[in-house]
Order: sequence, then C-alpha cells, then structure tokens
Amino acid sequence: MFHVIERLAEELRRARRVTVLTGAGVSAASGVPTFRGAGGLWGSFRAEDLATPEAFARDPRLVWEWYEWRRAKIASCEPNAAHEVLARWTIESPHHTVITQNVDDLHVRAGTQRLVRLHGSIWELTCWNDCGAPRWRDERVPLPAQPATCTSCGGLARPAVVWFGESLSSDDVNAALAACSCDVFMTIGTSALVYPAAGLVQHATAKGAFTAEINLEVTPASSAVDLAIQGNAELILPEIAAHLLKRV
Ligand code: BV8
Repeated sequence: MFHVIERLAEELRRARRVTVLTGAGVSAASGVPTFRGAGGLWGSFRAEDLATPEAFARDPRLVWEWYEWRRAKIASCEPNAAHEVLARWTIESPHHTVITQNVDDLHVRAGTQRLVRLHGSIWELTCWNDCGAPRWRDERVPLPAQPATCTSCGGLARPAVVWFGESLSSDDVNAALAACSCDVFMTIGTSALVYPAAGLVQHATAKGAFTAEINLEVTPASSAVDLAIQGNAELILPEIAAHLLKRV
C-alpha cells in the first residue's frame, strides 16, 4: 500500500492543477448511506422508483418520504477526514477543484472552495410547476408540510436535485469539463456507473491528466485509471496528505 500512496503523493507534489470527483463513498464514514453498497439507500428502494420525475409525478408523497428520511439522516452527519483533506487542498491551492455527485452538502460544510455540485443539494427545493421562483434552501427536518409546497405559488415543491432522465445544469457540466484540464484527476468513492459524471475520468485522461481512483471495490473506472488504490477514502486521503507534508 505504501508504494501506491507514495506514487500518488509524488504526482500530487508535481501537479499544479488537481481535480477530484467524489461519490457517496466519501460520505460513508460520516454515516450517510451509499446508494449501492450493503445497507445502501437503494437497498429497500429502486432508483427508478424514486429518483425520477415520473416517480414524483406518480407519487410525490412517497418520493418526499424518501428524501425526508435522507435529510433526517444527513442532518446528524458531520464531514469526515476525507472531506477535510479535500477542503484543505482547495483552500491551500486556487488550482484545486472538487466535483461531487453527492447531494449531502458535506463538502460545503467542510469549507471546500471551487466545488461543483453536479446533482444539486438535498437541502434545496424548487417549484415542481416551474412557477419561476428561484430554488430556495430549507434545512428544517422535517419540513413543515408534506409534501412540501412552493414558497412562491403554494403549489407542489420538489427536491432541487438532478433525477435520472433529467439534464444536469450546463454551467455545472461545463465547469466539470473545464476542471478535467488538470495534471492529476482523482475519482474517489464512486461506483462510476452514473453518467455524465462517470465519463469525466475519460475526459481527464484525454486531456493528459494522471488519473487515480480510491475505492473499496473494483469499478468500471479501475481499469481506466493510471493508479487504482483499494481502501477507505477517510484513511487514505489523510495518509496522502501526511506524505505531502514530508520533505521531498
Ligand atoms: C442525464 C441525485 C441527459 C438524486 C443522482 C435511460 C434513461 C434516462 C437516462 C439514462 C438512461 N440510461 C442511462 C441514462 C443516463 C443516466 C445514468 O447514468 N444511468 C445509470 C444508472 C446507467 N444519467 C442520467 O439520467 C443523468 N442525466 O444523463 O441527462 C439525459 C436526459 C434525458 C434522457 C437521457 C439522458 C442524471 C444522473 C443523476 C441522477 N441523480 N442523484 C439523489 O441523490 O437523490 S444519481 C445517484 O447515483 C447519486 O447522486 C450518486 O451520486 C450517483 C452515483 O452513485 P455513487 O455516488 O457512485 O454511489 P454508489 O453507492 O453507487 O457507490 C459508492 C461507491 O463508494 C462504491 O463504489 C463503494 O465501493 C465506494 N465506497 C464506499 N465506502 C467507501 C468507498 N470508497 C472509498 N472509501 C469508502 N469509505
């Protein structure tokens, strides 16, 4: 393990621009269930049943129940060492960017600079009927009304997250693509199954980045990266940070 950590630390020492893509695995140590792991969020539900506009149109109350359950869970979670190291890197260097698929906002709470939240935030809501009201933040758990209502038109409100079959914001996609022009690209704690996020590692490779993965398991990205490290992000990232502090 030592040599892969040292190898990645070496690349990071030499790098000017570093971009990190994170998934649910970086929040696992904080107690936020992952989607597909054991005891994952989707264990008792199927994504198609819940994280889609069709599901919401069919049964907004059920979809809100799932989000309220997740909001309550996430409300009691704190950022872990993985979030802290990544946040520190973005504070120490203006050329470090974090792109996350997570909607738990733990990267925000850790103080991460230059954060691209590809799939939105579970703490933000927007009008289901597109009445024109800008999205708003409401961290109350539970929300005062079920299903939640729009603060502007009083109609149905929805979580301001990107569901399957919905396009991501072009600003976020462009920011993520721009960040792929980097020296080191790391994909951490994601099963690399959901697009377009999962396509970013190929984009970074095409831009000449050294690519690395940190994950507990082998994923479709593992064979595409230059260096695949198997382990816990909350343990490996602090180890890499410690190597970077060592005199070279
Ligand atoms: C789009 C937000 C254009 C909501 C999420 C058919 C119809 C329509 C679309 C498609 C289709 N077929 C394919 C698509 C595209 C689709 C897609 O990719 N589907 C997949 C399933 C094949 N993508 C989309 O629909 C996207 N939009 O393409 O728009 C378009 C428009 C119209 C029609 C077609 C295309 C939108 C995708 C966004 C979906 N929203 N979430 C919410 O969260 O409630 S996705 C959801 O999965 C999460 O956001 C999460 O980010 C994402 C990926 O999951 P992961 O983060 O990777 O988590 P997972 O549990 O899977 O893995 C955790 C990993 O961590 C594991 O590998 C584990 O080993 C590791 N781990 C665990 N602990 C640790 C660890 N690693 C390190 N340390 C640890 N301690």
